[in-house]
Amino acid sequence: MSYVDQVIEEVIAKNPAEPEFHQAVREVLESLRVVVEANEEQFKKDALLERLVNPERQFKFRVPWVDDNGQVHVNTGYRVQFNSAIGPYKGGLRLHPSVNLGIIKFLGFEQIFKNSLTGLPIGGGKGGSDFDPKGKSDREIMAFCQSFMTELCKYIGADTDVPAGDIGTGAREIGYMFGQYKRIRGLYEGVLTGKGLSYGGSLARTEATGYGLLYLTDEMLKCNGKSLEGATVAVSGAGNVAIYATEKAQQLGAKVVTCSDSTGWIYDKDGIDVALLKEVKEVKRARLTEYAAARPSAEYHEGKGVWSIPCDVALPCATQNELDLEDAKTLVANGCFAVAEGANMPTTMEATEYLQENNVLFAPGKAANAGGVATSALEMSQNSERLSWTFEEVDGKLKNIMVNIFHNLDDAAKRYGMEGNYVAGANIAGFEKVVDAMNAQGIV
Ligand code: NDP
Ligand code: 2IT
Repeated sequence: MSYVDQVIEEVIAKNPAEPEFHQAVREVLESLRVVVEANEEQFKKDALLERLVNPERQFKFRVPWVDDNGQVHVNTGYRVQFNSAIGPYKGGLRLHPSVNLGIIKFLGFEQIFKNSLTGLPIGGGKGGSDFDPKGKSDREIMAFCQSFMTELCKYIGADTDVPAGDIGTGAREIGYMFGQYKRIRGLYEGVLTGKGLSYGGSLARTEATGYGLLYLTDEMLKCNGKSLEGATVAVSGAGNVAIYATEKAQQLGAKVVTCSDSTGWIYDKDGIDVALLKEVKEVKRARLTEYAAARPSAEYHEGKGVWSIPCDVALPCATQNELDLEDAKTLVANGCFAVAEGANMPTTMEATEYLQENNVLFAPGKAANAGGVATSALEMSQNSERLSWTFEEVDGKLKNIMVNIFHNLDDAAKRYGMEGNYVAGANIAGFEKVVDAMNAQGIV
């Protein structure tokens, strides 16, 4: 049995009931086969892949909090510190009822390679809780965030582990968590990113994941003789990533005709009204039915369906495994020529393979959505030097980072004879730097 197959088998046997983690490991290791085979003896002797797929450490803790009626609830909190070869652990905190250890491990594992691709000194980590922020009052959100941070604060720090936002964690939650960290630890430091501008946040961090997705997509299209100008774009999600992906796609001359949330989706033939979407989702925290009610050109449908709308470019920006083989077939049949992942692992492996076989340009999330964490690292730099850069400065650096990431993927794929396979390119380019740093630091 090959070394790669052996490690995949061990991951499945040692971590049962963690299907998303298995999927993420399989996706990465499958495309590293060529690199591993070229170094098989040494990697095996050093147990390099075993060290890569086992987190350095993981925390699981109780999060008790009191609701507005005096009822106590108990959620589970997680932080997985996956790999610190190239820098302090860095990665978001997901608050969603579906969160479990396997989900956090898949996200933490992806984060190692993503953070490496940014070219910045950040290791991989992820955390979160099965807490559901939906329908909670501000006071309940604060109670949860304070309890969560009361435990988490023991394991993190500006030079140790720097969490940030993800699904369900935005500026409000980061603010409450920052306040509690400062209160308990007595340290005013850049321990979290995605902070508000009045207390150490970076301009352009809110926009960064969505904007970065479009900077990379734009470069990928240009290098393949295509353009966003005049393109019809389907976006899924209606959160932080989806909103700013839509905004930048429109600035680059595309027409975005869809968005979705966990209960339904919108088809807006005139193009999504971003100001209205922000009002509904960021200010009112309401359902997309409110968007449809305020916009005569929009249709609202229950359930799932954005990939049924004909588009040139598809940008999945909601959650994992939201674009399956059937969706991929529909996209290809409708003439879609590019898919770029704003979310983490939104496309199933079968769907990714089908898209690639049908010559659809495919940018994997660990490259395409790296603009968020890259700008988080820029926020860390600003906190360290106690300065704030202008929007233009941060946005300019973000754009350069995304263009460089694309060329790194492209070059890595070409070096291994897989031109145009950006999935392999991302995994190889991300892996090479981590391996170099791990080898230099000995068996740790
Ligand atoms: P938000 O919480 O802001 O938005 C998530 C959106 O996706 C919401 O519209 C939500 O619907 C929808 N959604 C979430 N879970 C599901 C589900 N199980 N089924 C259907 N729809 C769902 O999160 P973000 O925009 O920050 O994150 C979106 C994706 O991007 C995630 O995969 C995240 O890991 C990834 N990402 C985020 C980064 C960031 O900087 N924020 C950086 C890189 C990647 P509803 O409104 O109903 O909750
Ligand atoms: O998935 C991700 O890269 C994020 N949620 C952002 C992490 C960060 O530290 O900014």
